[in-house]
Amino acid sequence: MKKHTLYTATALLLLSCTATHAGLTSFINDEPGFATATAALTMSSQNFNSFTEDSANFGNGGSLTIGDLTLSGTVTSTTRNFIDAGTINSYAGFDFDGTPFLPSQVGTSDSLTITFAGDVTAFSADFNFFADLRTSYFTLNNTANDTLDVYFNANEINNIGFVSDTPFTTITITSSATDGFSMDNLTYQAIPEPSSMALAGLTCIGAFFIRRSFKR
Ligand SMILES: [Ca+2]
Ligand SMILES: [Ca+2]
Ligand SMILES: [Ca+2]
Repeated sequence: MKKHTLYTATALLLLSCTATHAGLTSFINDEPGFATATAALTMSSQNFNSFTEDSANFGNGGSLTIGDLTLSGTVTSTTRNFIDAGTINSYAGFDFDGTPFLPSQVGTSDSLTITFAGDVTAFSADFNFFADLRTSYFTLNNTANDTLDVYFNANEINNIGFVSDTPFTTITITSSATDGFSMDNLTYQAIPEPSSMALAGLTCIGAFFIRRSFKR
């Protein structure tokens, strides 16, 4: 019995030593798998469908905040980071389902960054034309500095998701060569709202004053 436990411990140790990204689990076109892996988490989503007009371009040094997400980009060669809403008219074929979405393009020295208002451990989104001709990368800013390389053979919509055992606050998408793509239907771990945290704080202060008035 004791011997069995020892073997199991040794096997686990070997596994964690050989895996390149032991803490990052990816789900490529596996939405059921992602849903199972995140079943214990509260999730948020963003489909950009509240946009009725194209958003201002944030491709080169600008940013766009939507709820608890901030999108920012450094694109030197083109201006292709905005929410395409209203009469969707850009990049034929990059559209998903006739709803607002984010068209993007990153060159070798460019990036698209998603910044969350707090720590998250899970993220997924639909991508169209992503990494169809070259490799694009997701880089998380967690302490493990995880990188997920993604390559697809065909121009098609793919769902890319990952769960990390090390919380992260940003996802940076870069590419080995200039790569146009689009993104929609983001799903990510919910971030506690500051208002509810402030409310908890006020409750504490309230309790303090109630206790004080009772003491008088
Ligand atoms: Ca949409
Ligand atoms: Ca448009
Ligand atoms: Ca592409």
